[in-house]
Amino acid sequence: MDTLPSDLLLVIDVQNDFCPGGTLAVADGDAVVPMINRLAQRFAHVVLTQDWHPAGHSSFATSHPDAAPFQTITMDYGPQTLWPDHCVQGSAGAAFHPQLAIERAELIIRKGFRREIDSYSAFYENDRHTPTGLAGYLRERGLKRIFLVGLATDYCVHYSAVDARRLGFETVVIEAGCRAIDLAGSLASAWTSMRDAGVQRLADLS
Ligand code: VGL
Ligand code: ZN
Repeated sequence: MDTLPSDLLLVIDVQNDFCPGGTLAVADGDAVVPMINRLAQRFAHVVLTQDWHPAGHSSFATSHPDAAPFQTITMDYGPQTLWPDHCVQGSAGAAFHPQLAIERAELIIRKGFRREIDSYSAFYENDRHTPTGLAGYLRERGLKRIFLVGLATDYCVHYSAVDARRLGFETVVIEAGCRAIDLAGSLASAWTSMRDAGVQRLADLS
């Protein structure tokens, strides 16, 4: 498959805390790194996202007395899964995987930096309403079709892909460049919701 000058590779959260040894490790998460490095060479434009929480973030189970990681609570913006502390601003866990070699990336978009609200999506925070600014950036740059890879398939990749469609971008998830958390069937339901939103699922970009 050929890529176009108006295509973008959007690399979601390839950070140490989501890789083996990290605090919210995704099984085999680091396997996406060489794959994404290779893929990136085929795109004229690459943008990275970075999960970037202040210490004491409201998505951390440790911020809620009596709560446990992976439990879901109700926040004023809706349900929120609670996570182990991860991707704390400036920490080693929040850094990109050391082998991720995409110096060419044109933008790094940080998300989840407000203490009181989480942001899975690269486009909107978890109230599904507060924009990160990425849509405006992509439109001003004339980028039309978004290929997504990264971590995790069922959370940040999923929410970003559905929002990209909602915003009118052609959207493709490259499965070989993603790995999932898969909490209580979340991976299967993520693929269903991506399909229903009109997201294309591509096994690989061969
Ligand atoms: C993510 C859970 C919490 C992700 C980020 O990148 O998928 N998941 N924060
Ligand atoms: Zn997070």
